[in-house]
Amino acid sequence: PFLENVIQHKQFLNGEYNTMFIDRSPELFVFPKRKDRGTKMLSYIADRTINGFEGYGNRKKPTFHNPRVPDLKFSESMPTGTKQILDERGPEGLAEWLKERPEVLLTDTTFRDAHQSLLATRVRTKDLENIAEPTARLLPQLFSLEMWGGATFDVSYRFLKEDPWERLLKLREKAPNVLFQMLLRSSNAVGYKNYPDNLIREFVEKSASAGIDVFRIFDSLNWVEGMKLTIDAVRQNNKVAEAAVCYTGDILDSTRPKYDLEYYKKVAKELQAAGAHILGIKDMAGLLKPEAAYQLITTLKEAIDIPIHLHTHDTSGNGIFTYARAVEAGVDVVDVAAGPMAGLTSQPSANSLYYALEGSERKPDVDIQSYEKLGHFWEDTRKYYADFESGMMAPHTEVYEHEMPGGQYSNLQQQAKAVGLSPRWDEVKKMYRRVNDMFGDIVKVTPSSKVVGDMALYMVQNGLNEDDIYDRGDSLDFSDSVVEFFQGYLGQPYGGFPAELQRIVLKGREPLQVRPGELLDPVDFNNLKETLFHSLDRQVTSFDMISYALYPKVFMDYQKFTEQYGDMSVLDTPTFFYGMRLGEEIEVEIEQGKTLIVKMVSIGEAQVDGTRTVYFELNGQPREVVVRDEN
Ligand code: 3PY
Ligand code: ZN
Repeated sequence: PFLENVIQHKQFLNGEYNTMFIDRSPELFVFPKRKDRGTKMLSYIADRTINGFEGYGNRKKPTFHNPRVPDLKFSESMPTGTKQILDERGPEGLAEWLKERPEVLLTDTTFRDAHQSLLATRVRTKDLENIAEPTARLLPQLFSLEMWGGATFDVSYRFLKEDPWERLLKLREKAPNVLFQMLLRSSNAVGYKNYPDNLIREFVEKSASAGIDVFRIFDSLNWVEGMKLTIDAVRQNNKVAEAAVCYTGDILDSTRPKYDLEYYKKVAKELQAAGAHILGIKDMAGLLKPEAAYQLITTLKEAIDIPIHLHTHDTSGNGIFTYARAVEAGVDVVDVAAGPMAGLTSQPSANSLYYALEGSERKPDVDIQSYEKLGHFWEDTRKYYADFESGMMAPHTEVYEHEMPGGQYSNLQQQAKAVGLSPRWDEVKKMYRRVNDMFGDIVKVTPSSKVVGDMALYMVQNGLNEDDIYDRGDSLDFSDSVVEFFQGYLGQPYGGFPAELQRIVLKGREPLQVRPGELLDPVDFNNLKETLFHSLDRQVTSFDMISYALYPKVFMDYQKFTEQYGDMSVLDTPTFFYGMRLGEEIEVEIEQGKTLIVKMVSIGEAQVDGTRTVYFELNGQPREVVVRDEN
């Protein structure tokens, strides 16, 4: 029906084949209603069984045992935690409380950055929901659970076919005691480009009302000007503004003075002045070496009054040593992940840090046995996601050379593979660093890191070096991301753009002199509501409107999916990814108290028209669905 709608659209009929109109025409995604819930679900299962999960092909479904969930007394009252401190004392009171703690506090990133960095952000709400309450009961002493934002928002809709807002609401219900934290890319929100100011404000307000307490705000160029509005929006909602400075370079390397201690001191003071309740140090690539951590935290502790929260990735294998030195220097909170979801491109292990700080007065106040029990769940659950593992098997110290963020490494590897550059991956990594140097040594984190990655791929693919860019750049077409970066659409890099390269890339286009958000038209939410109401044919929520405004196509594709198959977040994860085995029986709770029993009976022969019939029993009644065999 989508294709039918497109070819009947007036722009298409006029011979305009630029597909931009698809993004702007939600009516294309309105399809005739058909099929009942059970049949829709069987169609999805049959499709996965025959064709496998998108991009991964048809594989035999492995046998998994049910993840071990800690055996707890769920009827007992929930222990109180930091959420209650925020609610009672407000964000300033919470920051004061934090500064007085003798022990180092922990943020657990297992629900967000750990799987973003290890498993391509693919962990589903169903699995998170299974372990949310045990986590809240077993680890009430945590500072926060980082469980939303970054790439999780987009990936939820795009790949997991679930609503990220529902994830937030469901987890909040299960874990009412620990602060919920999200990663917010300031003016890029949870996307990859600048959005209008009123959309950022609306996003913050609705995220806060749905359950986010701590907003870690960063700008991909450490451009404080691009963070002020977001910090202000968080403060207005009486939530915690954790403004982060991204760590890049190496303060110990005197041959590279651009990002030295003075630089970090200056940005930290600006963020405090802009209203940050907490300073975040976001070491997104894991470049902060132990001695550098000691010097950095010591210096910043003297320079500012707000608590300091350190985030790193364990890519080099030095994460625990870095944290131990940061703890010695007085850092207030550090980010860790549950043991089986830690290490490598993820955060350092909570369990390891606990033991590493044995004998220290600042040892975290958590129950290590609780962490071990939760670890069993993650050990089992991680197996579901084996297809999304990056393949990195051991600590990777080359990160100190290429400086790629933890979440980008496997992504760029995939991008390189897609354009046939897998055999030249070593060259791509080296080129990534050379591009960084050409760009004037910039902060590299989503989305600026993507610009560097795109340029590196472009240069390796086309056999270009730095001289070629300067000599022949006028006749080269650079990718949109590179052009937009040099136009100033991601903001202004520290030290400015390299002028000659900017001239070559822009080819006469004028760069922006102001904050991009100032130039963008505000989102007209009334109009948007109207449009969405017509195309979705149901009540439109504020959440829908924000998601549509952030990514119209991704959001509409998701709507189309649910129209076709229903809400597939109800399926268990192995069935969602692999479909079913012959003779297998599963139970699916499609809503509270309503469970369907599905048995796969047989699969018919492939027909000449390329389809197969798949035979099921649904609650004991025979059912069949026809699917296209894409193999
Ligand atoms: C994100 O923006 O998603 C990140 O995790 C950056 O480090
Ligand atoms: Zn990170």
